[in-house]
Amino acid sequence: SLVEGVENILNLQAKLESDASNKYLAMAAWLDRNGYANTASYLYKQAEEEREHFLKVFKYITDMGGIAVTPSIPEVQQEFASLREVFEIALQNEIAVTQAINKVIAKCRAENDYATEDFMMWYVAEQREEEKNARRALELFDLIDENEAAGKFQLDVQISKIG
Ligand code: OFO
Repeated sequence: SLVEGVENILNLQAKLESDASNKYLAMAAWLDRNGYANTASYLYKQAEEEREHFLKVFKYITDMGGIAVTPSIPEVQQEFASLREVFEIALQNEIAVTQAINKVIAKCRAENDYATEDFMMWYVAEQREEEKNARRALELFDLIDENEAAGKFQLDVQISKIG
């Protein structure tokens, strides 16, 4: 079973993962309509992964006898100034998710809920990887010039190879 504080923070985490999925979906669509077919596929895949992260928490709450709350779907950003901006926002979002996961774990410790802490460790490892990938994507902008057509093409190819 879950104590109320842990159940609540897990529902917040589920919503964050669901939001992350929708944010990636909007980014993927923007990339798709601007000619970045490879990075679009990469972020469609990220959107699906975040949906799985959402479902994993959602199911865990239910499995532990709690009440999993289906999150509402807020508006997400649909337009972006550049390819680089997409990945800058992606990294910021991932950092925010990592911070939220750390808060869930702090709450688990405060409530002596070691089962949920153990469950959350999967997310810690996952975030380490996702932050690393987002940082790598941004590094590529220092190596390849986004202001030239050839650079745009290369960035699209190289970023999509990261994940
Ligand atoms: Fe990358 O957000 Fe899920 O964990």
